[in-house]
Amino acid sequence: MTTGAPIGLKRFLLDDSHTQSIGSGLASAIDDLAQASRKIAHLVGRGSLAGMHGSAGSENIQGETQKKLDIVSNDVLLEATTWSEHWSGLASEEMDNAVAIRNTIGQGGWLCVFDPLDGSSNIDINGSVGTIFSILPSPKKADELTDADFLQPGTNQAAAGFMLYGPATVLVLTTGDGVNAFTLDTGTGEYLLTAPDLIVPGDTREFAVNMSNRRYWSAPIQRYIDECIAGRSGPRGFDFSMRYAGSMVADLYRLLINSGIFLYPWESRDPDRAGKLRLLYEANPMSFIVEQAGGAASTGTQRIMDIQPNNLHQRCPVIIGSKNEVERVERLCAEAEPAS
Ligand code: AHM
Ligand code: MG
Repeated sequence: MTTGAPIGLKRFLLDDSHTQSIGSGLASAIDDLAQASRKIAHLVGRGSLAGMHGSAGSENIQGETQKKLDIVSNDVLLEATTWSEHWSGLASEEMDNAVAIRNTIGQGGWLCVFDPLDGSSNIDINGSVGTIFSILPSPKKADELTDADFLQPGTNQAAAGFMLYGPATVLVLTTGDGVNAFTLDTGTGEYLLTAPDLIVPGDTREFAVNMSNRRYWSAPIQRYIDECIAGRSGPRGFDFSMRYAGSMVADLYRLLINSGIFLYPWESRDPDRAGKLRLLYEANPMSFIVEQAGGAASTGTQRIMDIQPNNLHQRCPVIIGSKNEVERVERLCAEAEPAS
């Protein structure tokens, strides 16, 4: 008998049609991350009452100040994955190097790369934050793993997702067969399928970018945004709206539900830095999700998921969202710097 109630994440993952394509080991591995996110959602939801607002007084390897909640979220994810038979190694924004899981539970077949709390500048102002994860096949047993084994292009991802801790907690997931979103029922602790088969429309009239950095962008990025702002009086012939949350998980969820283009481009103020966002645990998982929803993800000159990483914490420019807009940015970049 079917009740018509939304199905839960576990049943969705273990449903025959999904098990055939992803295997029950990967399904259970994803469930480990969902389990961890319930704890993080609880802490984020308690706000100041959890006693975790503010700086932890330390910096990560990228020289960014860590918030208490960054570190606690990292610990929650480590605990959930270390004591599970599905994983052999982990890498995180908040850890200098990857860690191999060498305990008695076993040496699972998966690597997890994650940003435990993305958008952490939003923590203290009660804004939306989230967890981003990417799951890669482990090429070796844990005993033999090194950082180099994590340096796989985004096309190798078996699954990717993010949890958005907003007014409601939402888990967005792809295993390479479309994109589905689940809302956490805080009463039962279950993630329920609430937005199946998400599609990002090819066209949009909304962009998300930190406009205060305009003077540092390359000429084609300036031109693209200037033309959006010119609206109906410019070459686009219609008006755009801008939304920017300062939290990639919130901006990306918005474009998955509506439409949009999100940009975090290279900036001339730090010319040796490819961009702000990190390839392995921010750009790649978001690119996998958005491509699976029919959108596109590019550096302006290259598909993000084709980049061969050379560093765990490598950065890249991110131009992601509605396909026709991403392709328009790529055309402007190609015109500015034609291939030789
Ligand atoms: P974080 O992982 O340290 O939180 O940094 C990533 C965040 C993204 O969520 C967001 O899109 C971007 O940084 C915002 O940066 P800015 O404040 O420079 O606009
Ligand atoms: Mg982040």
